Amino acid sequence: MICTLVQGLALLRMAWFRAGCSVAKRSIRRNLSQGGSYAARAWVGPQNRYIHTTVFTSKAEAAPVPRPVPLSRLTDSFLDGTSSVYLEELQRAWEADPSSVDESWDNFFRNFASQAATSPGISGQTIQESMRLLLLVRSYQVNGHMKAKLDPLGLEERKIPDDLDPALYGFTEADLDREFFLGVWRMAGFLAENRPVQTLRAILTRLEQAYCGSIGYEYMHIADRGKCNWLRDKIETPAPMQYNRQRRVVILDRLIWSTQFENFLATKWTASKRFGLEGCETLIPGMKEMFDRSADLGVESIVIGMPHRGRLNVLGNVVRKPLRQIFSEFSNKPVDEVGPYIGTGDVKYHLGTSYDRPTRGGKRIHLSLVANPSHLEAVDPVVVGKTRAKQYYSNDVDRTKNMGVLIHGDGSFAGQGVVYETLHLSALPNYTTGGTIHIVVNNQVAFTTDPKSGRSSQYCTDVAKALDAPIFHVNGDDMEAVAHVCELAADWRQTFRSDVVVDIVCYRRFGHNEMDEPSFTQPKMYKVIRNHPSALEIYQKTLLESGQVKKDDIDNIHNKVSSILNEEFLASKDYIPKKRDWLSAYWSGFKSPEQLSRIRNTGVNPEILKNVGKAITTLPDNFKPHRAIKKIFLERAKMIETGEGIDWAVSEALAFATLLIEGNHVRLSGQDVERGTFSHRHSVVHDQETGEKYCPLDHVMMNQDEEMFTVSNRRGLKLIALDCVPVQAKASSLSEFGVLGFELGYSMENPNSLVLWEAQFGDFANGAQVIFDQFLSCGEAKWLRQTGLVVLLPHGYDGQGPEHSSARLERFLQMSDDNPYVIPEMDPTLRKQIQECNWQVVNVTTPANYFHVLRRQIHREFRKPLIVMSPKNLLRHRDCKSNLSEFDDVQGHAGFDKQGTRFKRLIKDQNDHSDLEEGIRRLVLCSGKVYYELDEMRKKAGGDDVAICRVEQLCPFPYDLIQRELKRYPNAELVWCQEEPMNMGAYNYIAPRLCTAMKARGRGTIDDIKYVGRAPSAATATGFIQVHVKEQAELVQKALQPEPISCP
Ligand SMILES: Cc1ncc(C[n+]2csc(CCOP(=O)(O)OP(=O)(O)O)c2C)c(N)n1
Ligand SMILES: [Mg+2]
Repeated sequence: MICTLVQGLALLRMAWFRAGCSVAKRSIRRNLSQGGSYAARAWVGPQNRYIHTTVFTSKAEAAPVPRPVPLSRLTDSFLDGTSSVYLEELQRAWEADPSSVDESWDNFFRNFASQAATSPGISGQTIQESMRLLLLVRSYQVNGHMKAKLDPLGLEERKIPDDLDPALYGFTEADLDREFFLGVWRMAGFLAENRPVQTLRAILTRLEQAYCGSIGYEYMHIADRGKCNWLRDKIETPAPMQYNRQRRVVILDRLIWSTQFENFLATKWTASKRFGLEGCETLIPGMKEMFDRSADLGVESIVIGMPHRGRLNVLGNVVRKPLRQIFSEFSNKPVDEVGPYIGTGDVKYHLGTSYDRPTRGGKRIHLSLVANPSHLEAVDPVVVGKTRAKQYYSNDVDRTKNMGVLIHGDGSFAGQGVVYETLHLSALPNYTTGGTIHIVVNNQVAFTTDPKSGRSSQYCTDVAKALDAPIFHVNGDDMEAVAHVCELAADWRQTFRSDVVVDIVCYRRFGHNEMDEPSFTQPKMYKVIRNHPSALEIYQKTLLESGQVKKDDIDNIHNKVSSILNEEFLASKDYIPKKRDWLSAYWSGFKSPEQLSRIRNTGVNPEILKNVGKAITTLPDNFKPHRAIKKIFLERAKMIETGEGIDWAVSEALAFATLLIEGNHVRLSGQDVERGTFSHRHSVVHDQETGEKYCPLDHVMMNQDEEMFTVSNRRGLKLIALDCVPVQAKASSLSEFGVLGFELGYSMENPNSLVLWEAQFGDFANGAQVIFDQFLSCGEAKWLRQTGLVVLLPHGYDGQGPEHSSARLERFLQMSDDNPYVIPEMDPTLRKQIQECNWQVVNVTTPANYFHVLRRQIHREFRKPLIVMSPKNLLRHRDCKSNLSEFDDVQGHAGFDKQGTRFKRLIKDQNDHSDLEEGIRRLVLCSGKVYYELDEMRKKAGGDDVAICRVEQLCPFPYDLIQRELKRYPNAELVWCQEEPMNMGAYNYIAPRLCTAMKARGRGTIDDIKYVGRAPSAATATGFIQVHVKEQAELVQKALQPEPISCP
């Protein structure tokens, strides 16, 4: 919209210029004497390339072309009557002293004078013609792509917009050889002031070449005038861009590699699915050109995400994974023979890898291709998060050294919502990576679906327009056009540090995979494809015709490539896979599940606790927080001072602060996490007078790095001041899939970071289900990549209805891979239970235990995802408090047990029971906040013969501690109590494991586990508060009832 206005104003001002210029006046008057010939000579020339036929005829009939208006009559009604006088004055002033007028006028007069002197042809140009010509040029800029020859198959049916027809603007054949001047101030490209006068024919020829050739540019949706001008400068060059011979040979070499690679795989593995790139082989040279150009412009590392199609080719030819290794894996040899830890593995077209590759300019660039699941586009935010992490850890402040590149399919780019979610992170202060380059392998089909059935938008890339990203559509058969836009995208990214899209319009030579028959569903398309030459054949022909390359040159490259492919194939037979590169540089010293990692204490020196405690509870002297916040901070300071009554928020801040001073990076992300959904965290406070923000966790150390603690987008204010990136003050992205994926990617880069994602309420995590299912729960098993990502999911039955009560604990437990029937080694010195499990699921009930479980994430030699059912009403619960002595490492203090101060996987009964309590008639095992309700009821009812134990770590199951409690209470009836319905919560996970523990101690079978909780239910909770209260009271009472429990 802004763009339109600006352009509109430009036109007006242009007319104004003309109106005021006496040179123009004279010429226009001359022209007028010829009369209104345009309308009468409306020419429809079938052989003419520029002027369409039908459009003009009908338009001409419907709306006659307006007659030119003489300047003398125009001036008084146009803008205001003073304009021509003013301009004539201006011109006189300029003639006397060019420096006396504004630079733009100086340019204008200079240009115009020189044009008029040298170009007699211009003399006939009227104001209306200038304006119409401008509109025509603008139409090409806006809609030229609609006429571009993008489809290599020529099957695409598109209506060329009327406004690309010069006839619409009143131009006829007679005008084609007239000369026109087009300059507009502060414009680039065709409309630049320094462009020579040209005939209409020449202008149209260049417009057609620039906008309607093999490249269709879409950029006029971009609001920023400077960016549009930058692009016009690149697109509207006086002559078309051409590569020299040397570059052409390199491009040819790369295209031969790309093409032969697929052919080779096809001949060696005739019955394997490889999701080949045939039909879009130009992608590979295009990517290489892009990467070379990026390296020239300072990029040192690229993180790549891509789907199945062409992945092996990218791995081999772009990332330079050794071909023998690719061939060896393709033969389905075991992935890794060194050590038993090989995980479950994944299909070959999902595997990731990373290498250093030399570039054309003699530099080296690090490329990592991120492993991805089958779920299309799910890897997008992961790649972006990883890129951001690389930028932080390599101090890439201006984000020019590390870049993300995402390759998409046309169907998935248009169809998958996570594309939009990821795009929307691109300019947020704590998520931006300075622009991702998107490449769409647009083969005009998705599995069996035609674009028309797969999307409602004209282009599959239209979603990117929301982001002001330029989109370069390119015919995938035009090798040099592909290379050109790939380079242009690299230039754009490094110049403007924002997203850009390259849409390679191509085709898929075979079926969805090599085993599929495409003619079942796309018969017409495949008839054309069968006879369609490959991009390589087309390019070779072009080069031969140019005379720059000889047949021998081409043959030599072919021979070289095929002999290397054959050598590598032979070598692959003896290839012994090396130890997986699953640990990148930052991860050296970390243990795989086959290596025992020592369990460490997580208590902290009391003096340090006091010091950081002070830092996180103190606001600057002159800071004026909200009254309520002031009170909270005073209370917090008192907690630290007295060492008593530490609540959840302070405990969390203590965990973060102690990790920070130990040199770790802490990053907390999610909706509204600064304040906290439940208004409990207040990690960033706002001065009520100045609006200034203060984040105490930024100040736990002297000269603390400003991003060392990152929470949501609190850096907003600073960035506004620096005018760096657009800022949405105070709001974090309202995305779960995108943001969780991003944090996952971030967490995988450097183990010395505590990366947390908090859901607003736990149930919203299901918007990010793909990340849980396909990455977090199984990424290590599939791809041998570790992550210590922490997921905080507010959970608990407090009457907030079906959505906000449950984080669907059962789902996380159901995805846990600890064997319900086998008790693993539990000896503290030999235990690898967590290492061998896919993730940890906890439901923690004390602030101190929360502190320790967070610190444990870092104080161990491996990384494992942590799912936390985090509390809501415990945040302010009277009894949910800890003393500072539970946080410290002092022997004999409350947190210290046999091993030291650690996270308690199970909290035993608080009634100071001895090792053997034969009089206890019932052992109630529970998890989460229901404990406090049970405890309260027990106190009220005087149920001293009931023991209540909290299972704080549900997964992996704390067999050793459960058995210890079974032993302590030999006569107790065993109860599992939960607030969730029977088909939800932890019951189904606990039952078989508890039973295994019981069996090992001769304590009965599954029937001896008594269930107390809500009845099975479709919805997670009732929407009626009264019903909730009644249900809750009943289950608590039942757990403590004097009579034996008869359920299940
Ligand atoms: C989220 C998701 N839904 C469905 C599929 C199944 N699927 C695999 S490939 C494919 C078609 C993809 O089309 P496109 O994005 O155009 O890529 P192409 O295969 O044409 O390269 C589909 C639907 C999938 N992998 N992921
Ligand atoms: Mg496709």
